[in-house]
Amino acid sequence: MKFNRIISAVVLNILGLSSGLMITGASASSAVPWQKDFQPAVTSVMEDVHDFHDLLLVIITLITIFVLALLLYTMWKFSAKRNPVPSKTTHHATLEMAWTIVPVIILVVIAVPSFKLLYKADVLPKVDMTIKAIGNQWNWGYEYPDHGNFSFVANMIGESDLQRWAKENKIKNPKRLLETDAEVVVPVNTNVRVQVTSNDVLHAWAVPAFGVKIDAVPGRLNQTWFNVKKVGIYYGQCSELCGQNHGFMPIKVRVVSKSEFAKWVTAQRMAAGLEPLKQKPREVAKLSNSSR
Ligand SMILES: [Cu+2]
Repeated sequence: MKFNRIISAVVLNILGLSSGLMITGASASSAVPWQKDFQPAVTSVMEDVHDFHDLLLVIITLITIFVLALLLYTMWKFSAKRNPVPSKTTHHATLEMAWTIVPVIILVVIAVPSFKLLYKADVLPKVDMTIKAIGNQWNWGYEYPDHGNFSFVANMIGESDLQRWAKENKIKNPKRLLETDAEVVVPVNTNVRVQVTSNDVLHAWAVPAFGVKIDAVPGRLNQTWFNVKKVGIYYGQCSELCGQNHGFMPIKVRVVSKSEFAKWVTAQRMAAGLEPLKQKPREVAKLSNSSR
């Protein structure tokens, strides 16, 4: 799909739409001012989303140019001045076949990668660990069932507290409306299953750089997965209109090395009054997609 990325970059630049992120490959973990493109992908699912988006952009651009050219040509060629006696033709079998078959081919070209991507995002590979995200009005609760079932709640750092909080935690340039008092920590290069549900109303757990967005529904357990390739901090937000503080329940995920993750787990277990983890986490039960 390299070819598509190049064409897409050219099209975006011509349209003045590119934020430069995709072309330079600069890493950003959250939305940035004036951004018009996706956040850089850090999972293979999101890379495929980028590719699919680029493919669609190329197809849409070509169709738009073709229709515009056809319109302009028709207006010029068949104007009353140049074409005083209009033709009475009403049918043209070959032309009608063509304008039926060509769109069908275009739709098939779109459908194949679309279904492939849907399947890839939806069907869980063999997972290495599970975390649970539970939506509440107005925060996210998290559980780590494979590591002793410790849990915590992540609340947004309010604007009035942001600078003081950043100073206390030695964080430069804290992100307004995105920082939380507790972070979801996961290891890099690990298949992580996220089980998502809600305690009250519909919420949605979404992290753009992962290509993950899944509804949190009361009384139902949804699941998705991600495997992050790059250590870093990634931000997301609740993406379902869930009430007056919908815009104030951010998601902050810190992706760390496996050894750092083990240290973090030990600290969490001690805080929860659990023994440090000695053996490897238990094998995660295989769950086929149909058993959701
Ligand atoms: Cu919400």
